Amino acid sequence: MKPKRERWAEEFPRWFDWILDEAELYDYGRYPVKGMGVWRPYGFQIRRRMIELIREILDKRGHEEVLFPMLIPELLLRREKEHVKGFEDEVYWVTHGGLEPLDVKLALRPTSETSITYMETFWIKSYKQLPKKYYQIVSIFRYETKATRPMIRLREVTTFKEAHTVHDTFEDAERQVLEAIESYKEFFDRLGIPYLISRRPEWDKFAGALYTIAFDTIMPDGRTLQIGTAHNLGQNFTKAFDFKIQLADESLDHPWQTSYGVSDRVVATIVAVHGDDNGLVLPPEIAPIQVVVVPIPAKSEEDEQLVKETLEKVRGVLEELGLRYRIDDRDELRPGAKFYYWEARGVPVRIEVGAREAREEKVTLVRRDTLEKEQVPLEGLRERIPSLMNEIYNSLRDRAWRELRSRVLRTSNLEEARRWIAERRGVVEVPWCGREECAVHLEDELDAKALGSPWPLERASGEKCPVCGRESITWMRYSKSY
Ligand code: P5A
Ligand code: ZN
Repeated sequence: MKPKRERWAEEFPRWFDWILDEAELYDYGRYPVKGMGVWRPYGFQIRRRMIELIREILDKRGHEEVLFPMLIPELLLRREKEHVKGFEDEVYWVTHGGLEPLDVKLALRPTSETSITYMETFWIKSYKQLPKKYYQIVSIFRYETKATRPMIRLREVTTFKEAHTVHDTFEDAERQVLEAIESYKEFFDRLGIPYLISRRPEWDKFAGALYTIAFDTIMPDGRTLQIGTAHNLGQNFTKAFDFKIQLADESLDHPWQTSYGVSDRVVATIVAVHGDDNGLVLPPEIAPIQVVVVPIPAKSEEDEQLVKETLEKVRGVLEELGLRYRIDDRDELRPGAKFYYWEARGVPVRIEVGAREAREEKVTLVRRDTLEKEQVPLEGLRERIPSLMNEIYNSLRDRAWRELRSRVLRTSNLEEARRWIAERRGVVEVPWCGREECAVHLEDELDAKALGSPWPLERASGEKCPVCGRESITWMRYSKSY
């Protein structure tokens, strides 16, 4: 059954299912494997632009793209003890080749620290080769036990953009974590996605890492979604793989590593945070179609001709600007139906061409984000479209950031915090003494998850931990999460 149209904020999870289908982005639930979906052509275009963007951002900072096998032998995956403990119950195993049982079980990679570190031991011998920054864009598999959701929690994560780096000192790995954070800020900023950056609590860091820095955004239903993470891996993997390099003083030591990644969730976030009751609202940079032109049928032959001529002029301008555009001249649809169709698909700018305006050498522009209309003379179109797209991007980004900020409450009043969570408002920040037991206690009491402390670290001076009464060292964020 086709999901019916839903309201964006009030019915967010259902709205999300509706729009994936309505805009023909992604088919989920019909493919007969749980946790796996199909990218349809329109969704694939958005996904592709997102991949181009991350490539651009990583390449310019000296990352090199590689491609590792999807299968990891059991022994490699088990080398780093904490890592395997963290992933043990999420790994898919290949146990047979045809009818033959395999002598060595093969894991479908849940992430690639182990296979990449293994190969680095052959390739990297000296500090002179460092820093080394690799990345790959691949599918990974995780047998997720929490509720799976299209693009948000998949069992095949189809667009995993994972970076893996190697360094000769701890300090250089620290610098790399900062660089990763800068890269992801740039990535999310270009997409207009707002975020909170938190240092995840010890008990929720990536399996095998020294620590994890996470980007979370807030969905329209007040739940947070982790949209990216950067980990300082220390020497955990290099020690486990007995990976040593020659240092400047000629001694041998284990190098230092980081890894960081983003996934399909970023597309889900673009859909979710910018959307509205009419469907998608896409930032112009990643919109598969940036401008749609809709001719308004005319009454007379002569007017019809005028509309046609004007369409050609508009086409000339769009070609000149190098934009991705579509002229919707389908005969079987009324203009109103076309408007609805392209609004659901989030096309940033619509140009309506009608005879009356054409006579005055004008057209109407409608911006998708606010649905505001303006009349523009044909001769001004070449300047107005780019500036309008810029305004749309700025206003999408600002709206999304305002929304996120309005959903974060800093308070030491637990009653207030509890209400904020219960009413699905978003994130609370509560003073924290730094002890695990107090945060875990509050997770229970607030019925929320501890996301970690603000990064960079913010002192909560003068505040007391509301659980134990000790002096607070920082804030702890809590929310319902996906
Ligand atoms: C960093 C890259 C890692 O796996 N290894 C290589 C490190 N980190 S992570 O936090 O486990 O995952 C990185 C990001 O991927 C997204 N993600 C998912 N997206 C969709 N479905 C899933 N099941 C899923 N699991 C993780 C998150 O955004 C996460 O931050
Ligand atoms: Zn405490």
